[in-house]
Amino acid sequence: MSGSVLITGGAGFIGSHLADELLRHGYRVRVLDSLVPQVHGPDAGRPAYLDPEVELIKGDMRDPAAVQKALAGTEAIFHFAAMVGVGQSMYEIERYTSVNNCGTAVLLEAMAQAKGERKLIVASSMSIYGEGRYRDGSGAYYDNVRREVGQLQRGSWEPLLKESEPLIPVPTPEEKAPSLASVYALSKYDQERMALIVGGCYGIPVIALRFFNVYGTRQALSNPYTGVLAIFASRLMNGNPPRIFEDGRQQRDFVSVHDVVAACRLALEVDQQKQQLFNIGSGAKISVLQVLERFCQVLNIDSIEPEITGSYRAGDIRHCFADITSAKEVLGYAPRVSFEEGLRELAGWL
Ligand code: UD2
Repeated sequence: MSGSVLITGGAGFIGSHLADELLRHGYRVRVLDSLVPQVHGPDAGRPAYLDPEVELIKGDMRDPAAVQKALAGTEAIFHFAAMVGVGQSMYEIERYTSVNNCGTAVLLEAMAQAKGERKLIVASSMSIYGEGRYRDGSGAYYDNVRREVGQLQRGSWEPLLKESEPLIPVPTPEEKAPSLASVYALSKYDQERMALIVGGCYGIPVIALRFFNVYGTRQALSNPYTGVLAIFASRLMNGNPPRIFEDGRQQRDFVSVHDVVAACRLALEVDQQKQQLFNIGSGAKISVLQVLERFCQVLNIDSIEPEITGSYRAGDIRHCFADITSAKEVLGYAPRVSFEEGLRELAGWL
């Protein structure tokens, strides 16, 4: 297909990169976005980075009239509009549930009522796994580590960079049973399930993509709830030491936004009628401390002393990285941007 595509939340970080990717491949792109002040600033209008060819409708996902207007004439929908902070979701419980769950419900109801078949691709999250998969560990094992970490005082990070991690994570496949550790994770799981259930009932082809730690340009630097790299960037630029939760040896899977939007287009174009879900990550693990070390190298900063807090955020997990075998086999996905290249691009944008 090469028709008209709707991206909900398309003025945001991942959505706007997806708009660029789709325009490059000949699609027409419409965006429905509420331009939330937290991401776009007070009185925000159309973001400057949004391609002029994108048709932008300002509206709330929970407003059926706005959603129906946005859907009209489109052939496929990417549902990216969501609140995205794990920590924030633990105290703004009502807002996260309302925007993420009800927004998805309004979209699905409109799609079920609308004539014409449309494909739906939902942005899900690795957060639904809770802890990733371990070679020989479990959640209980992890509690011990957390207690030790809680004893840490602020101090030099050099020894920590050299110490090996006691828990050995292995890639987490899609089959791993969900273990929801935050309201955000719960809302992402609900979005995914609701789309797959309603899609199955109405014959709407649905793909849920479980994104891992996506990073890149346009990630909001002023939002304290965005990804750790954007937070590090804004603290370093303002001359503040980055804050490290736990001991910094927790591991994640950092994937470039360019690889993520390439995966999104593959999901759009794959010939598929049934409901499916895929992990989208780099398939590699790296600790938060190593991320900071590499980022400082790219930025030519050699005098930074991070604040190692030893405490952890409510809802956080210890380790998780992706098994991307399914996405490779079914979608033909292959991550192409090395972490080094991705960091350089991010540094150049700051
Ligand atoms: C969560 C979701 C992920 C995605 C992302 C969106 C989980 C398990 N994962 O990823 O699916 O939706 O949020 O933002 O819920 N950290 C610091 N210092 C800081 C900030 C973070 O040390 O200033 C640590 C944090 O404790 C964590 C790691 O960095 O261990 C990554 O944090 P994040 O907020 O970038 O992403 P994460 O993994 O919670």
